[in-house]
Amino acid sequence: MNFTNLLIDIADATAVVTINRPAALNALNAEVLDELAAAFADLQHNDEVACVILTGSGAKAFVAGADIAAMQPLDAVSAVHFARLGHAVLNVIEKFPKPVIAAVNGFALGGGCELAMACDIRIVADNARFGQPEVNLGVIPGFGGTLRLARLVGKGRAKELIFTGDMIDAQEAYRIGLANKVVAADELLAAARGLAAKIASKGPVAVRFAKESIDNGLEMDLDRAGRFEADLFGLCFATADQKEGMQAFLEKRPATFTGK
Ligand code: CO8
Repeated sequence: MNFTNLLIDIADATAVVTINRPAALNALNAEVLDELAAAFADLQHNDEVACVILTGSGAKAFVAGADIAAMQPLDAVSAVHFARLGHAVLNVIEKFPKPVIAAVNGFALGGGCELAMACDIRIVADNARFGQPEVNLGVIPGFGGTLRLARLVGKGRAKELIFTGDMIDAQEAYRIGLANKVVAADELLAAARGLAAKIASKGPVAVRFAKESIDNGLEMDLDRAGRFEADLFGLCFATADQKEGMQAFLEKRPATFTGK
């Protein structure tokens, strides 16, 4: 599939999706969002792909936000549509049945921070800067920022970041749990690929069920979440990977998973 604003590179069971609008610091307009939805729909059914890495082109920005030039003339109804488009696409990424790693290579602001938070794991370059600066523009986060930031770093820290619009650096993002790991900028993609390869070597069905249990479980009460987890645990026993994984352990050899 060919895209105007995305580059897709598939190797070693990992797809690297690069948002490629460096002249606008990879800002998200409707076209980029539509292309992201199409790319993820495509990758979902690609059996060669076990993990996805999402990054931005250039050394300066992951994504510097939703496209301010495109948003400036919107009326209220169009703004709701644009926000809903952003929500829909970020939900696709959050619910994607394979792990998605954000490799944050610079500014992750506004919609960029929201996009990174929709990914499962954030590996960030030491020059990364995060923030939700929407209040500087007279608006609020509209692609899930008020929701996902509070869930990731807690209500108090989310409110401080969103009310002030302040940017934080990579180390601070790591300290508050927004970043999983900070690496040197020139090692970012290798680090993300290394993590993707490690995850890809595990049982794919088990990884998918674990993602579903964590994401859905956090939105349920503990009793229902516990039953949901137990059901998914039980379903693992319908897979060849469970037989292989446990057999391999007992035979003291590495497991070979097939995703079946
Ligand atoms: N949208 C459009 N263009 C952008 C954006 C953006 N978010 N960010 C940067 N650009 C463009 C600049 O306009 C500039 O273009 P040009 O060269 O044509 O003038 C180019 O990228 C380079 O940017 P700068 O010259 O500004 O680079 P600096 O290194 O001086 O500054 C910054 C980098 C600090 C990242 C700065 O560009 C900046 O502050 N950008 C805006 C950050 C921001 O406010 N992001 C949040 C946007 S709002 C949002 O994301 C809401 C999401 C929910 C939407 C809900 C829908 C209704």
